[in-house]
Amino acid sequence: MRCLLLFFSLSIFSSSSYAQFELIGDAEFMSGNCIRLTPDYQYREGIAYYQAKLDLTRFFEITFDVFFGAKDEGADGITFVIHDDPRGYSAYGTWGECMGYGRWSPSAYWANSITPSIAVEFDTYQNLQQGDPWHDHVAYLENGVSYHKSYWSNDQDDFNIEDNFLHDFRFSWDPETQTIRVKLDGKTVYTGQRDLINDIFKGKTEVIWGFTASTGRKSNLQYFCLRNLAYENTPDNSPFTEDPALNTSKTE
Ligand SMILES: [Ca+2]
Ligand SMILES: [Ca+2]
Repeated sequence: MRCLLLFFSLSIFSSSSYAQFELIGDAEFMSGNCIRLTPDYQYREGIAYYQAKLDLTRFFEITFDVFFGAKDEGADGITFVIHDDPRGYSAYGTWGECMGYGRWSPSAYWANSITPSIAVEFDTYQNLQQGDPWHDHVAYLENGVSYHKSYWSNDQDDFNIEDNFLHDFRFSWDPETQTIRVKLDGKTVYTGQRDLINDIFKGKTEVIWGFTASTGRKSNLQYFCLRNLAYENTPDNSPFTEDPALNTSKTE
C-alpha cells in the first residue's frame, strides 16, 4: 500500500501557509485558510498561485475545498492550473468564460492565456463558443484553450455546483503511469494519460500551480480552502489508495 507523507503535507499547509500564495487581480485572503478568487460582482478575475512549485517526478495528490457560489444562474467558474508560462507567478488568462485561464478561441493568440499548461475547469455557465453544455460541468484543458469537446456532468442534465456548498476537489498525478486523476465530491470526473513533462512542459519538472477564476455579465462568489498537499513517500507498484467516503460540508 502506498504511504502518503502526511506529516510532510501538514508541514506544507500549516495554519499560516495560505499566506504563501501569490494573488493576482481580485483574489484576496479570507478567514479560515480560504482564498477568495472572485467576489460576487461582474467582470472580475482572480488567481492564486502557491509559491512552492510542484515536482512532476513524484506522485502527489492535492486536496482542496472549492466553493462555486450560491446562484445556479451565476458564472463563470474556477480552474485548477499547472503551468510553466514565462510570466511565472504573474501569468493570467482572459476573463469571463475563459475563467482567467484560457483565451476566447483556440486560435485567438492575441488574447491572454496561460501556456504551456494543463487545467481542469469547473464551468458554471454555458458558452456555446467554448463547447459548453447548458448545465455545469468539468473539463480537462491544455495550453490556454478553453474550448473542449468532452466534459463530465455526472450524467445529469441539471448538474449544478453553484449550490452554496463546499466541494471536495482532488487532483493526483502518477509519474510512473503518467496518469492524471481528478475527483469531485468523491467521484472521478477525469482520468487521462499524458506525458506532462515532455509533451506539455518540454522537459521541465518543476511547475507552478494554483487556481484561476473569473466572472462576466453573470457572477458568483468563488473561493477555495486549503486542505492537503501530499507527496508519495516510497514509490511502489500498488494502486493508489482509494479515498475515504466524502461528504460536502455546508458553508457558514
Ligand atoms: Ca449552475
Ligand atoms: Ca462556461
